[in-house]
Amino acid sequence: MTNQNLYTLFENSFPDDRTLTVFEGPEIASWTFADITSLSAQMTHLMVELGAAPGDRVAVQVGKSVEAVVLYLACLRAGLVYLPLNTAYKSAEIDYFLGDAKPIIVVCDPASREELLNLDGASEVTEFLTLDGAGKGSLLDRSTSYPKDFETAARAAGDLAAILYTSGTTGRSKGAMLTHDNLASNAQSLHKAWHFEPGDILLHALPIFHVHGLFVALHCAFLNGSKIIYLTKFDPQVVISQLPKSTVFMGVPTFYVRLLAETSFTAEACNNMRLFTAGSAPLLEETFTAFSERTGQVILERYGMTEAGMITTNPYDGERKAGTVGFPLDNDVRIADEDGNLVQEGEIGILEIKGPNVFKGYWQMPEKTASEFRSDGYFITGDMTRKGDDGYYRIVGRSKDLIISGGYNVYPKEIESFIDDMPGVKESAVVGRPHPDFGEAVIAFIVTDGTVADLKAEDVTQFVKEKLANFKVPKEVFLIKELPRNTMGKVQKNELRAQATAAT
Ligand code: MLC
Ligand code: AMP
Repeated sequence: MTNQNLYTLFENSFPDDRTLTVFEGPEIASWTFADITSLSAQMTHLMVELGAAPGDRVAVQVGKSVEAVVLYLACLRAGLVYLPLNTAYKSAEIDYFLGDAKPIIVVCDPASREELLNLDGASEVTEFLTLDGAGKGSLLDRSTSYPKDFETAARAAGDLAAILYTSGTTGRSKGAMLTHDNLASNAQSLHKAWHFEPGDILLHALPIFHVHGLFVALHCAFLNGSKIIYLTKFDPQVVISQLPKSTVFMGVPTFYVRLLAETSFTAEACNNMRLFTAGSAPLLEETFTAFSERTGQVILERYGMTEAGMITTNPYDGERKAGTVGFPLDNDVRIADEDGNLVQEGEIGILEIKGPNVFKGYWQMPEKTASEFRSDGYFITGDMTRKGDDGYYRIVGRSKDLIISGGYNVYPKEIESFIDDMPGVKESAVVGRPHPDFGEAVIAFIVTDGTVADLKAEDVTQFVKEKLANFKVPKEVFLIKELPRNTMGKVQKNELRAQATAAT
């Protein structure tokens, strides 16, 4: 039987001429396919020598470097389970992930090593390696003496390749277990649906700790044996300067809003481009339209989630429609009500999905996993969806209490629970409000308990900022007398949303 290791699929897709460039960019040195295959082998040897065996987790919280991508490949090669963490996460958040996933190795920035080392959740970690944003650190120092080849570990399709944590409506993050086949099948679907072709060059500006930048973008490029122009962060000016050398760009809606704000973003700058895709959050029709008016190109919007990779996409050849997410990729989809009964054609319901891309379950949460799947194996996405007469799917809302800010998910419950523990706070409610740049902004309403004199909105912001990732920090805090509730005692978030919007 052939090895189902995702790395084997990539390696078989790399060009025969391994001296070709795979990574280059204005801020980085150029890398050939030979460079990444040999360095990933060396990292693999190091991790194996440190005692890591197939199935063990490797947690990684590092800046965006090529070495970080190579580390991901090394984990695949060794059969280790890659666990990427947003660089914005603070210690308290990391503590939970480490305690829950129990990684054998942690790779982090040198500046945070000491702090992470001392976390309660880190008690079973064997080794803390470092890698800074420039790719330097003990991971590299200790890898480079090892042999430059490694026989990729045999993996079955259902073996785990990665765990990605997603927050939950209960406030507790859940580790979505993704298998080699989940990732391979989705990559192959996208590679085909988006017509990747010889000579394509991917311009990569997304972070590499989430599905979009790590899997969707990189996997398509690897399967195509493509060159990647690799930017260490999203800067619209730098993106514009690299577009003439690129053919494919993938972004969250905020990227497109920011590109359109630049006068140098012109049709001419996009002349060499074959494809712009958008997702992770709804793309506003006004952005879609302004983009095509400015560039003459039509953004292809697709829809997905951590638990399933990409689920639907607008067509490459057919019409790409604003406000829609197109048609299902290689997975079965259906729209049902809360109880799982299918809704009538054209009605709104919750999207349920089943296919090779759908994850294996939440790490060590069998009950939670069971509650999010129907008995016939469909996963309940929580996204309110309508299929139009034209057959295109539209994501019209969410049944889960979730805010998406600049492409990052923020679960109000997590922030509310945190703020409720602040001295002087009786209770809180967090909602999303439209934001011109981030799509939605996090807004908090606070009711004080009178025990802290002169508690101010800024104190609440500061309290959150110290402990939670910056994208979760409320952009505005309102102190109010009481939270609006219905007769059942449930907080009326729609009313708060309206109040927050009226106050802009
Ligand atoms: C940064 N800030 C944010 C934010 N990003 N606040 C809310 N939401 C965000 N997304 C904060 C900063 O900390 C700073 O706060 C202030 O906002 C302004 O910062 P900035 O310099 O403008 O931010 P920047 O570093 O440019 O980051 C913006 C961004 C980034 C859009 C480039 O958020 C980003 O890379 N987003 C992409 C997320 C992504 O890849 N999602 C894919 C998930 S996968 P202060 O207080 O310090 O001033 C997925 C599945 C799928 O969803 O379908 O793809
Ligand atoms: P995440 O858990 O970070 O993977 O986020 C997944 C969620 O992002 C989905 O469940 C949707 O709510 C949302 N999402 C992704 N792509 C789109 C899109 N194109 N339009 C609307 N929502 C989207």
